[in-house]
Parts: sequence; C-alpha cells; structure tokens
Amino acid sequence: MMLRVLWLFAAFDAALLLDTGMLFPRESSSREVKALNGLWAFRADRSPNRNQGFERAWYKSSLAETGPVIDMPVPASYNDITQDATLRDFIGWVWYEREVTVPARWITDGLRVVLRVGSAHYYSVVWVNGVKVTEHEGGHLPFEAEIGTLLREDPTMPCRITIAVNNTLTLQTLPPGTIQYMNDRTRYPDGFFVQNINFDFFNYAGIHRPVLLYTTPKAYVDDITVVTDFLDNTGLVRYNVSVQGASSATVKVTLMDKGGHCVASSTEPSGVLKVVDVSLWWPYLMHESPGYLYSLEVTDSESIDVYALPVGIRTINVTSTQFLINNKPFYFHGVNKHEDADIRGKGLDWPLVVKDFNLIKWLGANSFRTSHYPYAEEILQMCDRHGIVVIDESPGVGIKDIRSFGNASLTHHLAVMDELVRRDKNHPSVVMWSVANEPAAEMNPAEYYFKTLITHTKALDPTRPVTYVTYSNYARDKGAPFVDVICINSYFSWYHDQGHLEVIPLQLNTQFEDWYGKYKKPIIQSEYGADAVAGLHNDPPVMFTEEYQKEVLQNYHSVFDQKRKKYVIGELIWNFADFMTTQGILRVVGNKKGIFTRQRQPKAAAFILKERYWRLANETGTLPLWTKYPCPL
Ligand code: GCB
Repeated sequence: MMLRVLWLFAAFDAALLLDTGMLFPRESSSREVKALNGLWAFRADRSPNRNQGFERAWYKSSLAETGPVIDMPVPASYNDITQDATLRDFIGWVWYEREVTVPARWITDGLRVVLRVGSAHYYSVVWVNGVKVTEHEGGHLPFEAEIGTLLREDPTMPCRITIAVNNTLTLQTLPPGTIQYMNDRTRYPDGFFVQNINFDFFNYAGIHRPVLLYTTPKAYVDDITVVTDFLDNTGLVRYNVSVQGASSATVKVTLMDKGGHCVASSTEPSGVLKVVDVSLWWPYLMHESPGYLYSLEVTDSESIDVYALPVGIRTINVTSTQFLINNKPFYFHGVNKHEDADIRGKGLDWPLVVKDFNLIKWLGANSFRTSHYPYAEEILQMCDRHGIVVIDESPGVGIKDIRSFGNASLTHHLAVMDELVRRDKNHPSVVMWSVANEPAAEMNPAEYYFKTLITHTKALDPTRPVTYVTYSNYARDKGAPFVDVICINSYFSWYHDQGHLEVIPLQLNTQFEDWYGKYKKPIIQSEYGADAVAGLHNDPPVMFTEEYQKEVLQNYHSVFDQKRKKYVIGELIWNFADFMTTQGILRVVGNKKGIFTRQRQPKAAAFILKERYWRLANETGTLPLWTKYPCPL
C-alpha cells in the first residue's frame, strides 16, 4: 500500500508542470454560470486583406454601426447557416458580437467574473466594451479572461462582447495548412486564393462551443488534479488542489458517493483519500454498473468557494500484449467520430450528442477516438457517466510538410498538449493520449519531433499511455519506438487493390505481424473501412455500395479474431457517421465511410458491426442488467 501511495505522489510532481487551471464551469453554492448561447451579430471581413475590422476598430462600437450584420447562432459553425457559398468557403476574419447584462450582485459583491469560450476555430481575439481581454491560438480547446474590472467601470452599461475569429491555417498551426495565391490572371480573378489542407474533413469555422460567463469568489479553487488507484477493496484518490486569492492554503475536500454519503475527507491541499469498499469506474459492457462516479467537493479554508469534481476510480496499464483497465484486459470495440452534422457543422448540439451516445450503446461499442481533435468537454462528461472509453486526440492532423516539423510547430504542439492535458486530465473515460494522426512519420525530423512530444506528454501525465496514429510503413516509422501502443490505419482494397476484397486477410495479417514483430507493443487497428453511399446496392459487391462496405468489414474481422487472442487490443471503425469534407473527386458530398449516414440512419454495415460488438462484449465483458430483460435502450 505504501509503495502505491508513493507512486501516486511521484505522478503528481510531474503533472504540476501545468500552473493554472481550466476547470469546467459548474454552478455551486458559490458560483453562477450564465450561458451566452443564442443569436449573435455576425460580420465577415470581406476586405481584400481581411483586415478592415482591425484597421477600423470594429470592436470599438456596436458591430451593426460598422456595416451590415446577420444573425449567427452560437454555438455553430457559420459555414452552412446561409445560402451564400462565399461564406461557406470564407477564409479570414469573421466578427461576432452580443450584449449581455449581468446581475448587479456580480458587480457589487466583488466577485470574479470570467468569460469562457468553449472553443472557436481557429485564432480568436476577444474584447469587452472595446477593451481587448484575451487572444487564443487554436480551435478545439477552451480559453478564458477575467472581465470583472471592466464590468465595474460602468455597471449600468450593458456589456458588449466582441469576438473576432480567423480560420486561416499556416504551416505552424494545428492542423497545418497553407494559403496559395493564384497569380495567372488569364485563369483566376484578381486576389484569388485557396487554402490547402492535408486533412479529410471540412474546415468548419466559427464559435463551436458555448460561450459562458461565470463567477467565483475572489478566493477560489483554481485547479484540481486527481490520480486514482486501488488495492483490493480500497480505492486511492491522490488529489492536488490549488487555490488562488486566499490567505491560507488550507482546503476542505470531501469525497461523496453516488448516494451523497461522505466516504473520505481531508483538510490538506494535497493528499491521498482512502475509499473503503470502493466502487470502481468500469467501461460500458465490462461491468453491470459502468461509469460509477464519486464527487470530490472542494472548498477553500473559509468555505467561500465550492467546486464539485466528478471522480471515477480506475487504473490503466499497458503490457506488450494487453491494455488493462482495473487490471483486466480491455478490448477496444469502438468507433472513430467527428464533430460534424448538417447545418450546425462542428457546433455543439445536445440532441446530436445524446443521439450519438444512444447509437454507440445500441451498437455495443465501448470506446471511441476523438479523431482528429479534442471534442467538447460536455461529450467527455457523457463518456465518464456512460463508461465509454476515450482515446483523446490532439488536432495534430495533416502534418505532412517537412516545414511543419520545425521548432515553431513543435513549440505550438507542446503548448496544445499542455492545454489538452490540463483540460481533460481528470476524466476517467480518457485512457490514452494521441498526439497526432497520420503525420509524415517517415521523414527524418519526425524522430526528434515525436520523441520530444511524447516525452513531454508523459511528463505532463505519467498515468496514461501515449500514442500517435500511423499510416506509414512499419520499417520507416520514426515515432513508433516512443509510443506505448501502436495505432495503425489501413484501407486495404480501397485506396489500393480496388475491388480485390480477397487480398484483405493476407495484407492485414502481414501488417500485424510486421508491426508486432518489430516493436513488440500492443496494436489497435485505429481505422479501417470503405465508402458506401446509403441505398446503393450491387451483388457481387462493387465499390461504394453497402455490400462492398460490409464485405470489407467482414474480411478485416476474420483477422482481428485471430490476432486479438495475441496482441491486437482493439478495432475502431472509420467512421461512425458520414461527414463533410472539402470537394474533390474522391468524395461524394463528403466522406461516406460512415456506418450511419450523416443523419444517423444505419447502413447495412451497422448491423454487421452491432452483431459483432455484442458478441465481443458477451465474450469479454459483463453485460449490464438491462440487457438481460426485453427492455429496449
Ligand atoms: C484516413 C484519415 C481520415 C480519413 C480516412 C479516409 O486515414 O485518418 O481522416 O477520412 O483516412 O476516409 O480516407
């Protein structure tokens, strides 16, 4: 037991490299949250250099005074909201604005008032009443600014929030991209340019996640980190709390079970809580009651601020052939997703989120990868509660150009990993970090790049394995020596050997034997699949029909079944649902490799996978009680 506790302490020292917190805003007896979702005024800066908004300081007055504005819902991508193709494909600065009146007590009571943007794609600048309060590089992750002093300057004035967002990608952004000007005036009009990207999803832009105002007292809980373990029946919750603005560093922490009973408590800012008769956090289909969450209630010494963090107690370990959750082998039978839907693009949408979880559970899937960027925190909270296991991926997708392996790129990538780990470190559902998808890992600079990135991520969080997802040749992959788990994408009989389904078993077998033979690490088939246009049929199968997609899957499955007894620890279908991409001759109104359509209706492949996943669950897990009764989900 003592050794375990020491190990937990060691884990923490490294995690403390992150200094300020990014706790999800939660209401409590000391905190209020006000959502600024709904309609905002919106204006795209269509000036030739896209810079008129800054030159004329659009943030200094109401946006409507600067020129024509339209209604824009938040959260949502702006691209598919209007009938205007030039706004759909717009590149450059767009401006959002709305006014908000805050309760007088927020000002008179001397509270901290924080403005938080869940995510905006890609570069954002924020002003409050014309004063710049923050800027942030990168989509997919939250950023904040404390704005209380600005509100106090004139409490009678409604507060005007202006957010400028720019979706321009460069060789140093994540994902990378380039702007290409077309200078041949016989073929392109003056000023014509395109944005080139190396990733296969539509580059949706705008304010994608909720914008919130929240309050805390002046002395407040800034960050909490938990790392969990257990020994026999005793759970161990090693925690570290940082409080800002208080004279004394003492805190009160109380761990409550689901029934609201206190199971452990302490008055130290860091320590280990022991939980007798622990209820562990288990994945869906691995236990009768998956997703068990305790609540860690934290207050500062004077009980002025109160924050409650959900905590799942579980362990993760990786051997050369297995992925262990709570010391039991876990087999990923899951999906890759996208944040993507009709009209709202990448905007967070609760009906869609809940529908997707119902489909995941219907399918018998126990996991997903957040391909190819961090998903909304609200989605990870659902995973915690439902026991859906997550491989949490950074936006490191499309790193193909050698200039994207330079110092500036690496520095930004390290900063993004800091932000990602800081945001998601406490989610029990998150079991592994993926630092990138399909980088050009055969290039020489990839070795230093991935060694640095993976070492850094492990220092941030020594409790979770780290991987990146590869598509390169096993012998030339420069980053594979540094990962804990090998994740491989392959598309046999799709991007090559078209129409030859019969080559899949041989090629897949070779793939697994080569990679395992060289690295002796467990392998996840992190992508495989085929496009199928829903309703298109042909037998014998032909590419793009539902029959072909089905047979691709079945051919892969026969090999998975041999190898999962050895070192293959998971299979994730590409993709959960059809999704939008840029236009191109390989895409039929988007990528059609979904087993569900974009509107979430099943194709034939969904039933194949459902049958398989439930069979795997029956073999490897414990089905929840409700599956034993004729009770529909
Ligand atoms: C891949 C990529 C994914 C693509 C997929 C495809 O390897 O990781 O982003 O969408 O292939 O369908 O080509």
